[in-house]
Amino acid sequence: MRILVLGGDGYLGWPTAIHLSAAGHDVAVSDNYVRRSYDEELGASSLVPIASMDDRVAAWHEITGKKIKVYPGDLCDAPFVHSMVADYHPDTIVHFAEQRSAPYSMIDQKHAVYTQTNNVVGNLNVLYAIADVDRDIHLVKLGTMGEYGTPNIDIEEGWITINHKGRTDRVLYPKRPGSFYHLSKVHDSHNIEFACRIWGLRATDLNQGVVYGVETEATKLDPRLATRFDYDGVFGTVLNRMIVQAVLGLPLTVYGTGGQTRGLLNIVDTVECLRITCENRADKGEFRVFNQFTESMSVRQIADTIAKDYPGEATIEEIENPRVELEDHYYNAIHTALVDLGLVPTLLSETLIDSLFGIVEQNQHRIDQAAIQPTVRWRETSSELALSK
Ligand code: NAD
Ligand code: USQ
Repeated sequence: MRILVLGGDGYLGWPTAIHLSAAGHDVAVSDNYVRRSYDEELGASSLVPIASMDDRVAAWHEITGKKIKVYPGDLCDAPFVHSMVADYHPDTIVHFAEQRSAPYSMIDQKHAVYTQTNNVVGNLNVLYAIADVDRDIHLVKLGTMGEYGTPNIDIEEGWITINHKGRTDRVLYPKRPGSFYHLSKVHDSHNIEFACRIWGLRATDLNQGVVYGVETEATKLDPRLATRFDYDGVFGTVLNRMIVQAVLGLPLTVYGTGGQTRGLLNIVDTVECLRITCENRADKGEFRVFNQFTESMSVRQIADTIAKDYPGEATIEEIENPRVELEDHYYNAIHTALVDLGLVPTLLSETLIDSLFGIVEQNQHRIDQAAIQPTVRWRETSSELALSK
């Protein structure tokens, strides 16, 4: 199968591209490298050194003999997207290429507008390119579990059947997300569902939970194949951050009381979920949604697990929650579709946590402690406009 991976330079896009290539697919990647420029803007960088895209694909070719074509460009540039899709003519497009940090989207008005413009417009351009070039192309789009928020009822996989005043309908599951970033994903989902309805496109929206870990079978083959590992207060995700904090002897930062529960998965399951989804296409006109995570845990449970496994002393500190989110809530999200298609989950274990401690220890000299504390507060609306008044 020919697969075009958008966002192929990112934390998840790169390991997915080489996982799909290793599985025998023809793979091309595209990226505008904006993730590397957020690092410059924030004064942060990946814990693990990462090679340039050219060096990554050259290393992959040297090690495996397999070629990955690169299309550098911005998804917000419609002619670029159209010509890339026409030129590569994939069977499947895997779309990772969005601004993915909730705190980044909440920095100020400029970052909220950027996040929603980048994500919604880029996704629309992909939909139009598929509709114009070949409506048979399967779009596999990364959404997020955070689209649903934390409702007081079970979370279904994208759709829910509602009985109302004696009538029944199957509708998109109601969404109540917790950041302008998460909202951008809701807008994308609605646009994709509409495109499936009007143009007969086939699409799978993968509502993924919080990813942790950094190595996959393919990235371990050579240091030039490593993917990024973010630990800073803006892009670092909770489990990866707490591993770094434990190794540095810093308190593990639980926001608020830590009762907020999230679906989690290891990066090795992300790449497998993508392979399984690509190899099992949605039907023509179908907007299919899978909840992509393997286990759910509260933030407090994550901190307790890491503190218990760490061989040295690790303390946990509840700090004022910079976000506006429920810390005490019901959470039961269905996630059977991918398992039914063959996913064998890799659950959080002492071995996995120990290997992450090892990777962090090896790269400890690269850590900038000043980048770790959270700096973005949801209730503040600071913007350049407000400052210039
Ligand atoms: P990432 O920021 O590391 O990778 C995204 C890549 O997309 C980057 O390389 C960036 O340069 C590129 N990109 C962004 N906007 C672009 C544009 N307009 N044109 C071209 N390229 C562009 O993020 P990630 O952690 O790899 O996440 C990938 C996807 O998975 C995102 O859509 C994210 O929302 C989703 N997701 C991530 C997680 C997680 O825990 N990391 C969890 C759930 C969902
Ligand atoms: N949290 C802490 N301490 C920390 C960092 C985070 O308590 O040091 C808490 C947050 O308050 C939140 C939870 O941990 O309740 C998760 O935060 P996170 O930063 O790990 O994840 P989130 O902001 O939700 O975003 C990440 C990815 C995003 C993806 C999302 C999946 O950055 O791209 O969409 O996970 S989900 O959460 O399922 O929507």
